[in-house]
Amino acid sequence: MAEHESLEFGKADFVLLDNVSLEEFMANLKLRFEKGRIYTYIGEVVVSVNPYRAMNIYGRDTIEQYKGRELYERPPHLFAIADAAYKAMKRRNKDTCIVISGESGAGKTEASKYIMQYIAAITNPSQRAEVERVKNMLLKSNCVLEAFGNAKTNRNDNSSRFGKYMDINFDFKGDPIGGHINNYLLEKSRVIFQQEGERSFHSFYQIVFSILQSSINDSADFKAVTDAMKVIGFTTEEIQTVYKILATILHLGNLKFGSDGDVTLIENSKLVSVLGDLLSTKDENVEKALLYRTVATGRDVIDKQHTHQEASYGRDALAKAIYERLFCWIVGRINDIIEVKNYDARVHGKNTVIGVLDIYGFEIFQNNSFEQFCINYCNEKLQQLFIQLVLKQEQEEYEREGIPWKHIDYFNNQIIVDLVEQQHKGIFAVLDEACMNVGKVTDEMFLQALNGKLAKHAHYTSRKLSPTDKNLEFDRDFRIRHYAGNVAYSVVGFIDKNKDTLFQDFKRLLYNSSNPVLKAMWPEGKLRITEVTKRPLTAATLFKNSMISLVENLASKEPYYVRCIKPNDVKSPLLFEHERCKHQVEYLGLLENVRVRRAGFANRQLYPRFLQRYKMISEFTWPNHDLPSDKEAVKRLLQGCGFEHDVAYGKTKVFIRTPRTIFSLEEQRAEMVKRIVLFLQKVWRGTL
Ligand code: AOV
Ligand code: MG
Repeated sequence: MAEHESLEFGKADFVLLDNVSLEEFMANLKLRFEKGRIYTYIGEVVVSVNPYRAMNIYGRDTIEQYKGRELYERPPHLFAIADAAYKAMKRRNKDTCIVISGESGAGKTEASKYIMQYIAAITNPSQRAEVERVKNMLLKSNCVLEAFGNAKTNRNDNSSRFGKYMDINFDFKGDPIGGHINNYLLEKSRVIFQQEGERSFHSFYQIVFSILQSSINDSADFKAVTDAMKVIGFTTEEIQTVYKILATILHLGNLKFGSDGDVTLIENSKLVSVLGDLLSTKDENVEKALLYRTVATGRDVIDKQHTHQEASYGRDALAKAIYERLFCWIVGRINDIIEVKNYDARVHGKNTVIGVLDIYGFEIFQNNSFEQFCINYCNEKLQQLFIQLVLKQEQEEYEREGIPWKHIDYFNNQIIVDLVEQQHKGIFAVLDEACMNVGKVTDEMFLQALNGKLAKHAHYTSRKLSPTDKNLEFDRDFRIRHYAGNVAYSVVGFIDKNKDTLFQDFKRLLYNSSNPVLKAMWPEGKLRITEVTKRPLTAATLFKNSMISLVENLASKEPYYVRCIKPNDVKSPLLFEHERCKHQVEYLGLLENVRVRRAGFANRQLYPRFLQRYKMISEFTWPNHDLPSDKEAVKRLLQGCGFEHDVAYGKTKVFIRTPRTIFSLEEQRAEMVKRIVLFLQKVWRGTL
């Protein structure tokens, strides 16, 4: 509980509210936002409200104020959480993670960058060159990934269109020695289509405007990204290939097909040779891949001409696929370079990590498709993790330990997670089943199957099932009541996006490029047509599997949370829209979080462990106690220190309410350790 702020700024920890009600919570949040205090704690959770203006709270001096300090010593800040995670990692050898959540535009990506900067700033006091190099690369990788993975949407001008989880590895000194990035499903459809008012990925504007020199920002960013790639260690050839691929995609966007009778042709055929140059391949191969596909019929292999529609589909699929492949390749290259090499645990001690998770936030647009469905499912999974770790397990432990406890209710979104991911019955399963069918399956058939299976589900409806809802824009949609709001998803495109087919001919075309960088991106193009048999996993299945392993990974670490709130929809630094904020506070479960935290205990330890650490501070327990149980001994010790009022005794663990008690115990322990050492030194020297 932070003490260094006067009450004029409200309560620095929601746990200190006089009454835990939504009204008081909101009043405190608003007061603090208006006073420029954008961070507030709930115990160890940071609640952050996007200020939509530059704040003078991230500089070197602020960093110094938080370095090595305890959470309650300073006003709430992201830096304090970063420091807590860092200390847990360094002192207790724990792998930790910082999970940043909140809806689109709430400030997750900015928060993740400040956290990284903080960690970079407080580490490597001895300025080892190798560590400085690693830190620089970790920071620069952000700039590159943002250029290729972020875009302007109607919710956020710099919206993350991919999920990112970054591990930073530390050596025994607590200095960063490498890292690893996991990326999750890039919204690649943005390459060929953007809703009104939105843009494609920043990277395209950077390259175009750097040629035209007409947008100062985009062309300056182009230089920054190119420099960052150089610093990370991309070769000139690699960087050139990256820009050639961007140019290829821009040209593909201009490619038009026409027909002459039954024959499909390319209308602006001059583009074919431009593409041939960019892809370092023969023009006729480009043309052929765009207009034909090779199919195996029994032992024969024939060239089948595309219809006009197939050709357009193929072109768009190609544009999306090469961008996605480029993005994954960039992540892979960064990983090659920043990955820890030659780490020998026997010499260096345990290699511990801090993971930072920054995903795409929950979003609702005019038109929501497969991508929004995946993004919102991802947010459901993270909310579920928060519930599991903060609300559920915590309460279950009190009950298990026999601590008097009045159960605090909360909405458990597991039911929505199941609706999406359950085997056989979930929406992903129904979608996959539709995609497995041989023969033409339409999006409408998929919708019918959904309606058939899920009509009774409390969180599912479709326009067909309840046609009176006037808010719906589309005929062919289904609606999910998500934890964070109702979303109508248009089914148009679900089948194609899930199958995610790219004609083999394109893969072979790219593999056969004489540009080695490009060739290396498409290893599967090596296969001959007769060798390709296996049906690839669908986009939904791949995404579901990656989410499940992400959650498992996070759950295996000690988690720290940042819960971001978006104060208004107009990016204003002045506006605290009460209803908007209240809605977020409710669905994030923040009030329940306060209740559990307030009634609960900041710290708990098994009796023997507790004694092992603190027994030297009491004459009853040092060096050994003669009480009937460790539990009795712990009671005696704590009574002696006057902490009775702040603790509860469970079956196997002692529970301590406020962190301050722990710090006081730690201080006393340190004092005793010092005295014992002095004593022993005297014994050795024979001066006692
Ligand atoms: P998001 O990551 O949560 O959305 P961002 O972190 O990109 O949101 O924040 C959106 C914008 O809000 C930023 O571009 C800044 O202009 C502003 N902003 C956020 N945090 C701060 C801060 N601490 N100080 C100043 N300005 C800030 V998304 O990626 O769309 O889910 O998918
Ligand atoms: Mg973001």
